[in-house]
Amino acid sequence: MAKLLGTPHWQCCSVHLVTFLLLIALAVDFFGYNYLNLKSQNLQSRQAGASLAVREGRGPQAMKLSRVVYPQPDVLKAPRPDVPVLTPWLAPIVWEGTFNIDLLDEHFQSQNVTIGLTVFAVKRYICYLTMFLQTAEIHFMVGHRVNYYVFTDQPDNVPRILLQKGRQMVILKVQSYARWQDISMRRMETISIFSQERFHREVNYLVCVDVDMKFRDHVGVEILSSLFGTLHPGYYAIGKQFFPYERNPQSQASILENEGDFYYTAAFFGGSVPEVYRLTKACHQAIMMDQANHIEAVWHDESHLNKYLLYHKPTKVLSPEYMCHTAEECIWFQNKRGLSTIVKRVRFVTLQKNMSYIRTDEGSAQTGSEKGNGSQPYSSS
Ligand code: UD2
Repeated sequence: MAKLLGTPHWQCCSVHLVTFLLLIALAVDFFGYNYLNLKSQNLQSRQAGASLAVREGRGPQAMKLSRVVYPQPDVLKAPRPDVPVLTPWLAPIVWEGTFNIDLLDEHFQSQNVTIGLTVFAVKRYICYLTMFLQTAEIHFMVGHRVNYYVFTDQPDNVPRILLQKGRQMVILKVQSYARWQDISMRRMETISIFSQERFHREVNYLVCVDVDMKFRDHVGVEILSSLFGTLHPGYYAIGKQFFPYERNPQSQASILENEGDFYYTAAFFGGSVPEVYRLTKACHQAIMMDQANHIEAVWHDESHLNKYLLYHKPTKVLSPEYMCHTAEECIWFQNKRGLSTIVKRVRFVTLQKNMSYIRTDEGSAQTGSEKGNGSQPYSSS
């Protein structure tokens, strides 16, 4: 019995061995699972912050409308067969004919959105404000609530324009810089600071534009999305290797020859307040890092904007209708670039400017970045 009850030595060893192996298997399973889990979490978080993350916030995905009668969308006929209307990451490219403004107006009105339009008028650029604001009152976001945020070093000289109901002007004092390049680039810092401090409480979307511009036609809620950029009309039809991206690998704005989607203008971008905050903060930090390394990107803030939008894909892209040239230049330019047939409406145009008068740098030396001056084919200088 004792013999029967007693466990032989080899049997005892094999029980221990099996237990040991089971424990090892459990441990491998446990650590393996955690490792894989962590790895996939890492991947997920990396993907979340990565370049291809297409974010859509308060966009027009879930539209609740009252009864509206409008033309039926035709599944068998593209609204604009002559131009692409989607990016490869499925963001709409906004052209005349691709949207129904009545539907969109109704949707955004039901959401009671307020749109902030930021514009900088520092030093002599203050002379553009009257035209800018007067034309914005006629064409920009008509029927919606608008806050004009005018950043200037001369608050007393801001023209007082009679505004339509639901629209107000907020004049904000900013410091001036000796060089026009710094005035242009520092816009990123200022917009990021004000987004954090007040814009997020006051508006849903921000539209950030140059001041030496005028509105010539409708610019409305069709542009609104989490993050939008505008195709620069000078570069919409050329290979990315010819885009005037910053190519110096030392610069935070550098983009390799084989990279790139579009060349976006810094004269017109925007989105929800959190997205514009992220964009402007990232661009400002990149500009400051370059500055610490004595580097200035070839097209200043525009170079950094292009780098950002390459790695944070916009959720909407505005066609060159939203950034064109003065009437005369427009005709010349559109004909030359073949834009005349595809641009059905010229909505927002740059004004011709007398550079030697307008850019009054206070004794600044010509910097490396001045090489960009006027070299763009579209240049209005
Ligand atoms: C291009 C971009 C511009 C910016 C700049 C950087 C276009 C149409 N515009 O314009 O967005 O990226 O390149 O080189 O592609 N400003 C003042 N006071 C000054 C200087 C500038 O208020 O003394 C403000 C003003 O709002 C102006 C903006 O900064 O509209 C950009 O300056 P710009 O229009 O002189 O730059 P530009 O035409 O080279």
